[in-house]
Amino acid sequence: MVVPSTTPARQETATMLLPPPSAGGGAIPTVDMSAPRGRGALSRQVARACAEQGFFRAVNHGVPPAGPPARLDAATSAFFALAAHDKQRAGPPNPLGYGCRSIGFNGDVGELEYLLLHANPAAVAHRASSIDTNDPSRFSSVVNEYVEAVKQLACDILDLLGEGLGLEDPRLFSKLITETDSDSLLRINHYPPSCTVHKLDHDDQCKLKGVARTKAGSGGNPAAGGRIGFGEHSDPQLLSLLRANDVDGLQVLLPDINGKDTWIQVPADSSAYFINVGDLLQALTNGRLVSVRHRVIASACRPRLSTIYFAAPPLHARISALPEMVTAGSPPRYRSFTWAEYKTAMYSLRLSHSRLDLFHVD
Ligand code: GA4
Repeated sequence: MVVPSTTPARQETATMLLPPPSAGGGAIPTVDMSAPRGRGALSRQVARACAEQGFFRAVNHGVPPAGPPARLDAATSAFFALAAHDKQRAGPPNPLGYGCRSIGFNGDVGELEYLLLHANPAAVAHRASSIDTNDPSRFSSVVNEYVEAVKQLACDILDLLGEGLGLEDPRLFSKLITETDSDSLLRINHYPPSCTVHKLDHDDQCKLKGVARTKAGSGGNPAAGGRIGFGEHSDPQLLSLLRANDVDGLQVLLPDINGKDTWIQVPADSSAYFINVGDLLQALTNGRLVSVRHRVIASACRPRLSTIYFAAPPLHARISALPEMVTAGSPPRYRSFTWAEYKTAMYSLRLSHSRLDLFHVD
C-alpha cells in the first residue's frame, strides 16, 4: 500500500536543528579492497559497513589513478572550461546531458554544473558529438574505458556483499548490472569555487559570476556555512561509486554514538572510491542494507570535480526482497516494483524525498 512520506519534515528538522557537521572520517569505515585478512573477512567488512553506515571508503581498489580516471578528468575538465554557449550544446538535461544549477524536473537547484550520461557505450557515442565536437570518438572511448573499470569495481563490491550477506547466489547483485541493457549512469559534477566569485547563474546560461563568500549562519546554509552544492538525497540505484579531486564538500548523514543522525564531513581523498548503498539494495535486502542520505556543501576555494557511477539494473528488473532477507520476524517491508516504475516515481518527486517510502508495506 502507498503510504505518505514523512521525509521532508525530517530533513528540514535535520538542517535547521543540527549543529555544524562533525569533521573527520572517524565515523566512516575504510575498506582495504586488497583483502589483507582474506576474502571472508573482506566480505564481512563490506556487508557490515553497508548495513551500519550504507557508506564506506574503498582503498587499494585496483583502479590505477593515472589510467582511466586521469583521462576522464582531463576530458571532463576541458568540457567544463568551455564557454557557456558551447556547453549548452550538450543540454538541457532531459534528464541526461549537460545541466547547470537545475537538478531533476521539480525545482531542485544546486551550485554546480554537470554532465549526466547513460553508461551504455551506444548512448555515450550518441551524446559525445555534442560534448566534444572536435573529437567525439576520443571522448567516447575515455568514458567507456572509465565505465569498464568502475563497473568491474562495482561488481567486485556487489559480489563481496552477496557473500557477506550469505546469499544463495552471491553474484545475484552483480548480474543485475552486467546485463547488456543495464540502466547505469555516469555523472560528472563540477562545483565552482564558492569562496570567491563564480555563482552559477542559470538565467545567464550559467556564466560564472561574482558572489560574496557565505559565512556560517549568514544565510546560504545554516548547518554548514556553505552553499548547497547538491542537496540532501539518497541515490535511487543499487550502488554508487564516487571519486573526486582533493576538495572537500561531501557529507553523509550517519547515526552517532547516541543513535542520533548527524551530518559527517567526508575528508576528500582523490585516491579512494566512496561507495554508497542505493535505494534498490535497501529494498532487495528488506532494509538490512541502508541507502545513505548525503549532500555536497560548496564552501571550498578550489573547484570540486566528482565522478559518480550509479550501478543500476535493466528497466524491466523486478525488485522485491530476497527470500534470504525475509523471516517471520522480518516480513517484507516494500511491495515489489520494477526499476522502471521506481524511476517514474523518483522523477515525479523532489530530490530530498524518501521515495522508498512510497513502496512501503503497512
Ligand atoms: C540522485 C542521484 C543521481 O544523481 C541521479 C539524480 C536524478 C537527476 O539528477 O536526474 C534525480 C535524483 C538523482 C533523484 C530524484 C530526481 C532524479 C534528480 C531528482 C530530483 C542521476 C539519480 O538517478 O537520481
